[in-house]
Amino acid sequence: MKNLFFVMALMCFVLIGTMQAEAAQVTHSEFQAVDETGEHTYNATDEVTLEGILLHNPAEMLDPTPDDTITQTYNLSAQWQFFFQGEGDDHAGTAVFIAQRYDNLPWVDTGGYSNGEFVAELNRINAAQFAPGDRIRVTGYYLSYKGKDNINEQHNKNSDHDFTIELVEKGVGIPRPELVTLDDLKNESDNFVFHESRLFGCEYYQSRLIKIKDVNFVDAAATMENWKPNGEFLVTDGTKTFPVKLGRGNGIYAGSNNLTEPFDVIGILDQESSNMTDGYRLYVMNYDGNGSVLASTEHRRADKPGDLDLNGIVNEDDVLKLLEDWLK
Ligand SMILES: [Ca+2]
Ligand SMILES: [Ca+2]
Ligand SMILES: [Ca+2]
Repeated sequence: MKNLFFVMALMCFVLIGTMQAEAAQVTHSEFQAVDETGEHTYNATDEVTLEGILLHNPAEMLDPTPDDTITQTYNLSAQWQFFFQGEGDDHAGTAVFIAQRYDNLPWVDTGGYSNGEFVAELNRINAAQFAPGDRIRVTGYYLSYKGKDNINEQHNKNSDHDFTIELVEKGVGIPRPELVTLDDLKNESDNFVFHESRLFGCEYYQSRLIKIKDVNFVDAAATMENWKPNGEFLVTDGTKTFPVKLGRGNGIYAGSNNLTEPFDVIGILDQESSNMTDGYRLYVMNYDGNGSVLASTEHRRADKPGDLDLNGIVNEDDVLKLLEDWLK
């Protein structure tokens, strides 16, 4: 009797273990589903596997430089994050996140990474040698955070909470940014358009590469001040406004704003707000100094297939550019 109880307990333990270890392959749309408050509803499995196209270099978003001397509450020290977006009918995208000092969060009791451990962790994750435009597969635990369902370690440094990144296909190409107007993202009162169906409005474009044409700075002086890594400012189409958040790409620094108004913006529609029906913003990871489009070179290339020298027309010069690149 005692033995039978032991066997049954063991079987239950194994079964629970198996259930928790199993990761379902889901679409970004399934994974990002929300209710009317904007909170995420996916809970069918503890871990998920998602496929999509990497949109940018992670280090252009958050600073992954480790510093394990930081002890300030809520300061996670090194952070590493990227967006990858679904393909075809899977009109959604997801962020992947890891940080160093989880233990600076008051509720975390599983510790944080030393500098050496964090570097080893990034080496493990980067072993697949993926780059923007690659099709990747990410498997891991997740947490809902301020309007997005993120794949992460649930702030747990134990290796059973590792996520993995596999390279499915190299060089598929960054998807062409979808052309969106501020009328798609804001209502008549200049409030964010939110709908739990995620079939239109800001949710429809969340974590995806979009382009907004012909905008001006709302406040040129304030923009000059906030134009720096991680800076924020507003742009306007003349009626409605939208927040832009700069990344930390090497073309973003005080004095590098040479844009002529009106200009176009290409970025990733992000959300980060305790009220999960607002707090959207356009995240621009890098700026290449071209003067007319606030975007990185890779995102401008994705916007103009064939125009390899990015001069606005597709002609024999682009073929020469292709040959030049090819002969390198
Ligand atoms: Ca959301
Ligand atoms: Ca880990
Ligand atoms: Ca050209």
